[in-house]
This record gives sequence, C-alpha cells and structure tokens, in this order.
Amino acid sequence: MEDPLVGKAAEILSRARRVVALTGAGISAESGVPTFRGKDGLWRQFRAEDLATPEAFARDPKLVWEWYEWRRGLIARCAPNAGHVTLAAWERVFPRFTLITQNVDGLHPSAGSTNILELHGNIWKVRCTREGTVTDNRDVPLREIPPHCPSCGALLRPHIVWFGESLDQAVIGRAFKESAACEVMVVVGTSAIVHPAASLPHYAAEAGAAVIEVNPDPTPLSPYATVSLRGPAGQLLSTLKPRETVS
Ligand code: BV8
Repeated sequence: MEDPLVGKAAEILSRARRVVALTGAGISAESGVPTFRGKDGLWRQFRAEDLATPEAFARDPKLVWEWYEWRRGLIARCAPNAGHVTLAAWERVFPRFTLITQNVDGLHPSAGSTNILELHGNIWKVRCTREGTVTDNRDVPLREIPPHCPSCGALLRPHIVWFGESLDQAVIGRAFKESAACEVMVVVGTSAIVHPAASLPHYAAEAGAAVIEVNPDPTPLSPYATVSLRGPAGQLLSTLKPRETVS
C-alpha cells in the first residue's frame, strides 16, 4: 500500500520538466559515509570549528590533513547507493535536471551523474596554497601528510570550502539560477542549516517551485516543504521516479 505522500510527490514530479535535486550528507548515509550531525556523525568526534576552517589549517595543517586522510580512506571503501543511482537516472528522465550537492565525497559522479554543482568542493581534489592550481588526488593513503605541491613545493590543501570561506561564485551563482528556474526541488538528506546552501529551497519556493523533502527526521525546512517524506533516500527516491520519461 503506497504512502499517499509518496503518491503526491510522484504526481508532482510526473508533471515537471525542470527539476533540481539538492543533496546533503544523508544521501550517502546508506553507503556507509558518516553524516556530520547524526548520532554517529563526523562532527561528534570533532568540532567543525576545530578542523573544517582556514584557521585550523593555518594552525595545524597536519591535524587537518589527518582528519581528511581518515575520511578519504573511509569514503574510498564506500559505493554509491540506490539514492545516488536514481538521481543519476533523472538526468535522462527530465528535460532539464540539475544536481546540487553539499557533499564532498564524490559518490554522485561515481553513480553516473554529470550535471552536478559541488557547492563545497570535492575530497578527491587538492589545491596548491601558493599557485591555486587544482588537481585530482586519489592516493589512499596519501604519500605524505601534509602533502606538498610537486611543482612549487608549497602546502597542498583539500579543494573543499571550509566554514568562513566563500563558495565559488560561479558555482553558487548557477545554483541560485537553477533553483529560481525549476518547477520542483527535491531536497535529500540535509539538516538544512548550512548557508548559503540552506537558502536554495526557499529561493526555489519563492519562485513558485514545489519543494519535496526526503529525510527520516524533520528539519528547519520541513514546515516550508510541499511534501515531506520521512524515510531513507535510498529506499524512497526510486519510488518517486515518474513511470515514463517526461516528454
Ligand atoms: C559562506 C566542507 C560567505 C567541510 C562544509 C547565514 C546564516 C547562518 C550562518 C551563515 C550564513 N552564511 C554563512 C554562515 C556561516 C556558515 C554556516 O552556514 N554555518 C552554519 C553551521 C550555521 N557558512 C559558511 O561559512 C559558508 N561560507 O557562507 O561564505 C561568508 C564568508 C565569511 C564569513 C561569513 C560568510 C561555507 C559553508 C561550507 C562549509 N563546509 N563542508 C567538509 O566536508 O570537510 S559544510 C558541511 O555541512 C558539509 O559539507 C555538509 O554537506 C554540510 C551540511 O551538512 P548536511 O549535508 O546537511 O549533513 P548533516 O549531517 O548536517 O545532516 C544530514 C541529514 O541527513 C540529517 O538531516 C539526517 O536526518 C539526514 N539523513 C540521515 N540518514 C539519511 C538521511 N536522509 C536521507 N536518507 C538517509 N538514509
């Protein structure tokens, strides 16, 4: 017996041509990647202010890199789940589909998504602190901690947006543009408290979009959602896909 809310959400999506999905750490939970604020969350053992900030990196680059080394080793053993795979398939279902993610784990591109806006960067990319060059680095384990730029010898940092740092203006600019242009935004697995990402669903709703939330728990976004589906993304998202490609 289908949950009537799932039916309502599927019906909204079956009529949509322009769709955006906004994801957070929760979509990777069923892949085994710890969330930030959940009971087993990453922040539980550490405090964001202690590690995911430019001040922490300046103070102790080795400690910050040890945290990322631990996360890279953990994520390297994780595979995309049905939630990631469903969103990758939606690129072929909806005439205009954009995936906006707060996640840095790289599981969306691994699942086959191509039209992705990675708001907070990617844990598999490093950036030279002197030259600013960004390169892929999938060494597990890293050859040295902290790693240094092979061309100039300066420290490398994760190519990740830390608290107190601005997002890439082109990326966040496109995220707002797609949020304002979509008919439906599906918000998956985020506690909806980190800005500016947390403002995207409100921006979409103000432009007339329906907002579908997928999360086992209520969030500050829930009261504003058109439909809130209480459950795990891996199970729920595949039930939402319209039965046929929207023409
Ligand atoms: C900036 C990289 C300009 C690190 C991250 C306006 C208002 C208030 C505060 C601010 C504001 N503007 C700026 C701020 C400050 C700050 C901020 O938002 N602070 C918060 C904490 C209040 N924002 C910034 O600093 C941003 N910069 O705005 O630049 C500026 C410049 C200078 C000074 C001021 C402003 C930069 C933000 C980016 C920070 N970097 N990550 C790293 O990953 O190593 S954020 C970090 O949190 C992760 O990227 C993560 O993606 C993100 C959000 O967390 P979630 O993804 O939501 O994860 P969480 O664990 O919280 O929740 C998981 C959810 O999943 C839960 O709801 C759970 O119920 C659900 N779930 C669990 N299992 C499942 C599930 N859902 C579905 N299925 C399941 N199976």
